[in-house]
Amino acid sequence: MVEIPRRSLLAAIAALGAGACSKIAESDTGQSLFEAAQGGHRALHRALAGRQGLAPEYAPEDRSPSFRGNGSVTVETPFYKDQLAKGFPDWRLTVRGLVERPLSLTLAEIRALPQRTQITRHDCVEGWSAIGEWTGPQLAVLLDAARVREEANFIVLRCADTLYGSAYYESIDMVEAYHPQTIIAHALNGAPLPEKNGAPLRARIERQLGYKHAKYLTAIEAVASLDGIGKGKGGFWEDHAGYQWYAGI
Ligand SMILES: Nc1nc2c(c(=O)[nH]1)N[C@H]1C(S)=C(S)[C@@H](COP(=O)(O)O)O[C@H]1N2
Ligand SMILES: [Mo]
Repeated sequence: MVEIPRRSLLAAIAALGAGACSKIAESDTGQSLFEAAQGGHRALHRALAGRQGLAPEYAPEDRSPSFRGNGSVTVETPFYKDQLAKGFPDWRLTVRGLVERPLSLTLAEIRALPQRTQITRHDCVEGWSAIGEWTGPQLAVLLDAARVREEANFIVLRCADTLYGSAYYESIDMVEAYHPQTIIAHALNGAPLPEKNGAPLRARIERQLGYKHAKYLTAIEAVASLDGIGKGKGGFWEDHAGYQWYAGI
């Protein structure tokens, strides 16, 4: 599904300089390149993008005139429909699991945190893309407020909807969780998130494919392992269709 960008790897190695091999071996980049050489797509991506590489951001005029809804476009529960009609006064986002201080946040509290706005391109594996402007707090802000414990290796994103009878969920590693462009968005193009795009809250994981961007968020859970969550593969599409857990673009 995701092609390994061979030419980019070669260019990256060339850029490091032919005579630098012994130094490379001792550096982080070198370690990543050696891991990449062993064939892991994830290590390869890290080697090329770096831990803090940013997804491209766009100008306001680049925004798509409409941002389609895909997968679930609503949540089929009376509670959701009622909250949607009222502006989600009783919606809560909980931050739980391996944290010192579990949180239960209202939308007003989430909007009162420091905000980040970013215009990015969403790429769905089904073959469409759209550019949108997303606003919300960085996930890092929520994780720091809840004081994530050292044993946590993954962040699980829990959703309110079910698709083909199973709860939608996703998960990311701590590098992606603390990435500056990983935000919990409550607005799209300056307006509250539309129903079809995950109202009231959805994740933006800008360096990864569309299915990682969990909509209709109810909880953020810090865990040590993905065993026993869903079918153990780290996400709805990973469990049900064999999509890759690491969906780096
Ligand atoms: N909760 C939930 N999140 C989800 C999905 C879903 O069905 N349910 N679909 C995913 C997929 S495959 C894509 S491409 C994007 C679509 O986001 P959009 O509806 O805003 O276009 O949401 C992702 N997040
Ligand atoms: Mo998708």
